[in-house]
Amino acid sequence: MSTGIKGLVPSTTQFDGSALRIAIVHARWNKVVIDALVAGTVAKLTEMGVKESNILVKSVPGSYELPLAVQKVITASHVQAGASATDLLGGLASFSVSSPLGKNPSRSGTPALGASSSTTATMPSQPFDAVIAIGVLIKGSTMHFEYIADTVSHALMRVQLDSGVPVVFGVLTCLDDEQALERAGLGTGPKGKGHNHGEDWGAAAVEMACHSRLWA
Ligand code: DLZ
Repeated sequence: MSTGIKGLVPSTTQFDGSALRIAIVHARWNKVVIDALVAGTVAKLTEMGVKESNILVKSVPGSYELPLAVQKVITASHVQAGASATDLLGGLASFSVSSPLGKNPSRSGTPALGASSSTTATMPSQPFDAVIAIGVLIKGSTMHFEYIADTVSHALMRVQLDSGVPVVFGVLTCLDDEQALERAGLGTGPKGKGHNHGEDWGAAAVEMACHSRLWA
């Protein structure tokens, strides 16, 4: 247990997620850690009142794919809900479908994004209030880690600011396996199990979604 000053102080406000739709888009690299993080995220979302039927979980191959997938998920859900994609994303919105995630009849043959995901959700009746992007980057012997971490963090922020939809940064950038395990509550080293950061990401999504609704 850390005795330092670092860390998140829980909000004193109680946020109610019962009216929210939240999407989780996760990478499949480093699956053991990813699975724990996604489970922690879903557990926190439901604890805060988000209905399971309002949580969409989709996967992409690696973290590098997260920003585009998050952008598509946001755009598709807004288009589905009747908003204009152009209004939503300005010049970025070249993506226009009547239903999300490759299920659009006019694009039949397009594989559903993240078809290997275990959880599905009903077709949207409301746009996503927040999206949580989850990936686990573990430093290797090449420069991949630096390039992907830098690009993905900037791109996720861009999607968030361009769309106005909160995008929670659930990408771990770890120097070794143990760091990643600890941040998913799976640590085996001297520091113990650690803490599942997915729980913080779920709470951040509900809080930011509630704020966004108030600010809208
Ligand atoms: C290529 C790669 C490497 C080396 N490491 C990771 C990683 O630690 N975590 C992760 O999520 N993805 C990794 N990838 C895959 C890239 O994110 C991406 O999927 C590929 O480069 C294809 O675009």
